Amino acid sequence: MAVLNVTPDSFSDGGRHLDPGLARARAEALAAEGADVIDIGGESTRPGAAPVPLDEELRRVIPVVRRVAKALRVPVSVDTSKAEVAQRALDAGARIINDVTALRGDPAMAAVAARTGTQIILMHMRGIPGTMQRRPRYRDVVRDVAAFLEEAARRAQAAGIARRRIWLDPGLGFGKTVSHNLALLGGLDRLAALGYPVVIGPSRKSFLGALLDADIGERLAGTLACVAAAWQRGARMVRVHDVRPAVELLTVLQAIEHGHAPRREH
Ligand code: HH2
Repeated sequence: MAVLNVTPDSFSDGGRHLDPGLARARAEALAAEGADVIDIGGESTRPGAAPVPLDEELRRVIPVVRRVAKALRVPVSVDTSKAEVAQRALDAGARIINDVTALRGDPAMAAVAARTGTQIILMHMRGIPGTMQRRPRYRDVVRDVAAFLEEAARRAQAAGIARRRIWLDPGLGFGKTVSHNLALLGGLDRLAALGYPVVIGPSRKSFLGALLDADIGERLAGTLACVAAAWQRGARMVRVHDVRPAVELLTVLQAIEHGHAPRREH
């Protein structure tokens, strides 16, 4: 899953793809690098970020979703917690909702997902972006996050969303210390054991900066280490900015697991 932020302030690619033409060109490049999904978001959720009003998020996201969905065969996902943004993005051609609030951000979101039969990603976040990094605490972070996500999936199904359409994400960096993020990566198999496909977004995040004493542009190797660790513990989708290196890593990892090259190369 490739990240395409159409925001002025995202922590790593903010301000670069606000113009729909530039965003489409970037999406084409990401697809050519091997992305299976393009995740388009108009609201930064980095720690401390302020909420974006509905009109502004619609204005940023919908023209880009429309252009990208029309130009590419790769499915588009919309990174939003607002039901109206999700609905209008689906109308414009998106096929997946990526909701970092796991349906808690907007009471109308579950109905949109249920009615449209779309895939939905439910992510764990402690608190809200404005305050989530203020002394986060858990009893057992893997168990607590798994319990939260299991309950979110149960609520989603009670609202009419089919089980097979639900993905779970532990939300690296969303109300977590460095140790919490490492524990979640190391214990990802316990999340995968819930039986839902798992997606995870380690890309360039600040826990890697803290571990490696590295600026945002220097976190690729750290990101790839997380991708490998997550894959080996059962993750089935990784949300990254640097698509080609992640695809190469996963291609080699899978070739090692299967003992032969991917079928298309025979
Ligand atoms: N992380 C970010 C945003 N959306 N969605 C999922 N499912 N999982 C994640 O880990 C995740 C996410 C934050 O990263 P980014 O989009 O690069 O930055 P920003 O929120 O500043 O736009």
